[in-house]
Amino acid sequence: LFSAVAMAPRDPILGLNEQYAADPNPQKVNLGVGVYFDDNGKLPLLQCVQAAEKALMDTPTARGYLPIDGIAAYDNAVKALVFGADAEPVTSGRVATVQAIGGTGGLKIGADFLHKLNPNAKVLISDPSWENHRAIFQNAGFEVDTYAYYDAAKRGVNFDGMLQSLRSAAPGTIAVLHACCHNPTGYDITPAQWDQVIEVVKANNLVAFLDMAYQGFGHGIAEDGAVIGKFVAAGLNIFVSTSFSKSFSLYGERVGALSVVANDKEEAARVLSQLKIVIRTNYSNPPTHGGAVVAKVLTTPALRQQWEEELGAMRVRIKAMRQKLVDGLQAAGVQQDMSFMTQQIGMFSYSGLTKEQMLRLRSEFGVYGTDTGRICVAALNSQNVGYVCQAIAKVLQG
Ligand code: PLP
Ligand code: TYF
Repeated sequence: LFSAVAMAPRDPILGLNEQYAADPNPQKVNLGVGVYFDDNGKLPLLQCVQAAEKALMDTPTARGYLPIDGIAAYDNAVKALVFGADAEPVTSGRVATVQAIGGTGGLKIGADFLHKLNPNAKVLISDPSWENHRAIFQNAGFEVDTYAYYDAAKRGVNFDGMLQSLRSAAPGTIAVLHACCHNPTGYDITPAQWDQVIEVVKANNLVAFLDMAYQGFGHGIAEDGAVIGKFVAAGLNIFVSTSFSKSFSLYGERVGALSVVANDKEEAARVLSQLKIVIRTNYSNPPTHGGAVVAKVLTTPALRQQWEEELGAMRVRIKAMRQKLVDGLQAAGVQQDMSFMTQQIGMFSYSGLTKEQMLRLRSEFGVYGTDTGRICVAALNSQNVGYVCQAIAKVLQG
């Protein structure tokens, strides 16, 4: 049965974790996978999460099956967070939101539903993008292509190219857009540029699928979410995937969601019924714990306040690390201007280092980033940043 089964390639990012774990170098630093660590190099367990778990344990509940679309209080909390509790699409009931297995699950549910609607549509992802975008939409049956995004020479977004790609896309094309904190480059477009993207999406009848895996890591929870309001104001039917893996440091609980904005309440009910078919035929219904914790935090004012503070602290610490990195590289003798790293936003920095330089960083210094030159700034801390700067400086100096 399995004699002809080929060995699949490792995930280029998650595969680095295995290589890192096997590396005997005592100074090794893992800047590969996109995970936030605190200044002691530890994966945080947020205070708000601990408090919510304690409160949930004080009144233990049996674990029946959840509804197919998840915990109602969770779905409502996601709607309020993503669109605003008083936003018209929410109050008029035209948003269909389902709990999902992480942001990945939200993308997959949306991809499967879209494929049923329009199997011949093309999907465009940014060039470059989180590689799983391509895999998820291809596995859902779509042909996936890219829209221009990163401009290496300019160290920023090739915005004209992006608009041009979207303009020349056929009507019905699905455009996967990073709502904030672009993975892997760290370069976002400005609010004014979003307005131009929205114009093209509307004029060209494209379907916008916004991936929001880092809400709160850019400029703030509301600031990062504002782009969703812009699409809604333009009267578009959009897809939004949400992930709480990073913003709640709940990676392993797999908490996410998919929200679809329909034209009215009746249409949203039909859309929801189809999303539920996708879920039922994949995994039936979502798990209880992570969704219950996030719902508790988002709907309890004191915990919500605590979450905003803790997420704010993560955001501020990453920004401080960007500055330390730039200062440290200069102090280590790097001639070229690395200040672009402080203009990038979110967890990642496209460092501009070549594949060869990244391989040397790994083999000679035990500093792990992706082959594409992406490093996770959120894994730097006061103890390892100096070493990382020395290592990068040596590699850059040839
Ligand atoms: N989308 C992007 C851009 C990501 O970087 C990630 C990271 O994991 C995800 C989606 C998936 O989120 P999750 O881990 O919640 O499935
Ligand atoms: O880009 C990252 O590092 C995160 C984590 O298949 C991740 O988004 C990486 C690869 C993957 C799943 C999650």
